[in-house]
Parts: sequence; structure tokens; C-alpha cells
Amino acid sequence: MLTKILSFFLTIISFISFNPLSNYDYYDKLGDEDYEGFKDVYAEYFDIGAAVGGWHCRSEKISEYILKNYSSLTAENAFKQAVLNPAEGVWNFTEADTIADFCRQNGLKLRGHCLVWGYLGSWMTRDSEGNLVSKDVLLQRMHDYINVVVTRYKDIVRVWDVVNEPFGYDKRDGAFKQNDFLTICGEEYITKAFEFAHEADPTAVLCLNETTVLKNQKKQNYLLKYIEKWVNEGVPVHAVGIQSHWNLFVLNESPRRLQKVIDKLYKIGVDIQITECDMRIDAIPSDIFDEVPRNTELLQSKKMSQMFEVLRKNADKISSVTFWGISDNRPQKTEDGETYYRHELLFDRDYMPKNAYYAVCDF
Ligand code: 9MR
Repeated sequence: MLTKILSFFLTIISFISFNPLSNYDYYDKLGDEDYEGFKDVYAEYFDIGAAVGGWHCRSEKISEYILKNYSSLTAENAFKQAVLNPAEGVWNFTEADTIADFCRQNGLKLRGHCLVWGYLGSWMTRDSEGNLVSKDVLLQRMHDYINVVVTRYKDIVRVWDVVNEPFGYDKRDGAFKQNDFLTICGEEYITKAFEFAHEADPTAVLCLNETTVLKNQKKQNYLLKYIEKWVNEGVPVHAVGIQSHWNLFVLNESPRRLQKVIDKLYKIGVDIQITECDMRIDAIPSDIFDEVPRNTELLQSKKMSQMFEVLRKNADKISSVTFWGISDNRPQKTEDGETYYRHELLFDRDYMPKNAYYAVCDF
């Protein structure tokens, strides 16, 4: 309901503004099977990527759609440690290999996501009795894990999200949220992960991937401070991933703030990648839509289009833009077990371009 009320007011404002919502109405293009593929529209700017599972690559219809629209893939989950190496000595490469082979066979790039994600937890930080291991043991385990994974996919993964979301902090005192990696090694778990990845593949681009950096200024400040420090110290951090899970109604996720953070990261001297782009349209998570109201769709189109205008302007600083999913066909479950969709991407559940796709591609 709140989404509808806010959408209504934004629509009125947009109606009387110099750039009305009707400028973003591509009703005449919807349903056209002959649309130009996303990666081709953006060929001169940056790679267009998407997060996938192995099942996408195994489906003939979906792989055809992927090849039309994307030049790069990321495994949504298949390259996470919890999947590849869920327990000491247990390895499971099946899904990751499916995605890697699909990229190899079809000439797609592959981003590796992600080597270390402290907040997810890992067998590596505990001994058989459940006690924290020593710093030496943890660093050795991280080293060995990173070495196996990076070496296995060296031929195809040229960019790694080495550490994911390290700058979560406690709102009360600003201290980093504890996780076992941080407790055992301090911030060194981050720099060591980069060193180990660099040792395993000295030519790979190594990326630190962080979430909510536009809407959360304090987190952005941590990110900028540490990236600058590590770059100056010679830690092999080459790129920063701005995840970009945006929301239509979060005002801090604005084109201006996006431009500012790009400027700041560029000044530090790292490559910038948009790693997990999507845009939710629910003002509050309980606002669930079977059918998205047309004015909300146009609002999503307008904001996405404005964000992409900034990305295009900075194409010399940005090497890839990856979406977190290939289409809106991403079923979620309510607490009561009912299926719903978030309508957060540029293609609908039938893998057809939405209004927002045409808005992003019209320049
Ligand atoms: O979309 C991913 C979901 O299927 C997994 O259960 C979850 C935990 O592994 O991770 C989700 O992806 C996250 C990504 O790896 C890092 N940034 C936030 C993403 C969305 O939550």
C-alpha cells in the first residue's frame, strides 16, 4: 500500500516536472521479440553481466537468452565456499564447473564471487570441538582454499571478488560487526586474502565487493578510507565492487551520489565494477505485487535510466555492470510460504525486456 501511495505522489511530481514520467514510457516496444541484445547496446561502454546458477546454463532456452544479452557471468552461489568446500576435505565443484564450462564454450567472461565472506561463517575458523582456531591455522586454511579455487579457474575467471562485504558495522558504536575471521585475525584477514589470491594468480583483477555504499555514508567512508590505505601500502586490491542493490524509494541511492563515489574511488586509483545491480520497487517489503502498477514501472524505468546515464558517462572508469539475476524470475517466499516476486530486474519472468530495459537502452 505504501508503495502505491508514494508512487502516486512521485508520479504527480514527475508529471509537472521538466522531465515527466511519460518520457520513459516504451509501451510501443513491449513484447517485441526482435529487440537488440543488452550487451550489444552497451558494447562500447562496459561488459553487461548477470548472476546465474548452473541450471540456467543447462537450459537451452535460457542459455540462448543469456548469450543474446550478457557478455559476462557471475555465479550467484556456486563459487561460494559454503558450496565449493562446505567442510574440511569436502569439495563440490559440479555447479561451478558447469558455469565455468558454459563461459569457456561460449566466449563469456566470468567473475569469481566470492573467496571470503566473513559474515557467512565457515568451518575454517573452528576446530573439531567448535573453538576458534589460531591466527596461523586460519591463515593457512585460507591460503590453501584460495589457492585451490583460484588455480582451478585461472583460465576463465579474470576478476575475483576476493572479500565480500567486510565493512558491516555496529550502529551503536561504529565498530566493525564481529565475525570469526575478524576476531581471529583482525582486519588482516582481508589483506591476507588479497595477498593469497594474488599469489595464486598474479594476473587476475582482485576486487573488494561492498553493499549499500550509496545509502550508507558511514560504510562508504570506511570503504574509501581502507581502500586508500591498502592501495598505498601495496596490498593487491585492484577494484571495488559497488553492489548496487538499489530501491526505487531510497533517496540516497541517487545519480548524484553514484557519481560522487565513482569520483572518489577513481581518485584512489582502483577500477570500479557494478557487481550486483537491481532495483526493488517495494517501499516496504510487505508490499507485494502480482502485477506492478504502470506508474511504478515507469518510476523504476526513470530512476534506472538516470543511474545508467551516470554509468555511461563514467565508462572509462567502470569495466563491468553485473545484474543480480538474469530476469525477474526469482521467486521469493513470504513467512507463510507463499511465492512472490520482487520485479527488480530489467527482464520479466518470461525473459522479455521490461519498460525499464528500453529506458536504460535509449540513449
Ligand atoms: O542471492 C544470494 C542468495 O541466493 C544466497 O542465499 C545468499 C547467501 O549466500 O547470497 C545471495 O547473494 C548475495 C551476494 O552473494 C552478496 N551480496 C548480497 C547478495 C544478495 O543477498
